[in-house]
Amino acid sequence: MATDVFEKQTMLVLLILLPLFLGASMQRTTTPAIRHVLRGWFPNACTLVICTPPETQERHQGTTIIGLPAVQELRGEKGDSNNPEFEVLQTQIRDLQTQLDVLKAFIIKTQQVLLTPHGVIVGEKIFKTDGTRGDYNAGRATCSHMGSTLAVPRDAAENSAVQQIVIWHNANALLGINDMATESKFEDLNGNVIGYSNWAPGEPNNKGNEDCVEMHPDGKWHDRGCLLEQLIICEF
Ligand SMILES: [Ca+2]
Ligand SMILES: [Ca+2]
Repeated sequence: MATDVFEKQTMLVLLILLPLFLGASMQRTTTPAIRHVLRGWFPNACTLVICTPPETQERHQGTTIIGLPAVQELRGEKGDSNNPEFEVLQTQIRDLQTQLDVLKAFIIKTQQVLLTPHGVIVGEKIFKTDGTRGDYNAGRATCSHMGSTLAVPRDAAENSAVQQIVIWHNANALLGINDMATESKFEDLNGNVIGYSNWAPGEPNNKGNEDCVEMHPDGKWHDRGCLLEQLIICEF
């Protein structure tokens, strides 16, 4: 009887000490990274060790999908940028960006040269004329025929762009703006009240019922009769 009690006590002590022994043993045999994971998660240690892929496989995951090394791989195991390959890649990207900027500037300059004196690029918009003149309805039809609309400067930069064409042609130009619907409420061709304007002093004055708008070579706007023929400038 006493022997049975002794054996049970011994088994109980072994059961208590066994996990501690295994934990110490695993901490000696696992990698620093795995020991870090195991710390504080001892009850699931075996599950974690079994499911974690070998270190070599883990390092190669995601490295060859598009034929280029993964960023983590190039950065080095410590996540820094001291890896020579990473530095070379960074330099190549900077060089390509510089070349791209030069190319974009060259394309814009080339387009500008080809457009002058009939068109100007500003932002993503192009203002252009074919030199024809017409009244408001003719202007709308002409631009529509070219897949565009009458020019509506939306800010000072766009106004300056249209002004350049007006100066080159030395003629007042039609704008796609009117107050036909409500007097003194100037709208664009979509019926939206304009958010930018550059009226000349004393304008708009609706002198003799003026419901259309033209730009003079100084870039200033005047309301004028819609039947007057002016230079037609379209925007694309
Ligand atoms: Ca008016
Ligand atoms: Ca006027």
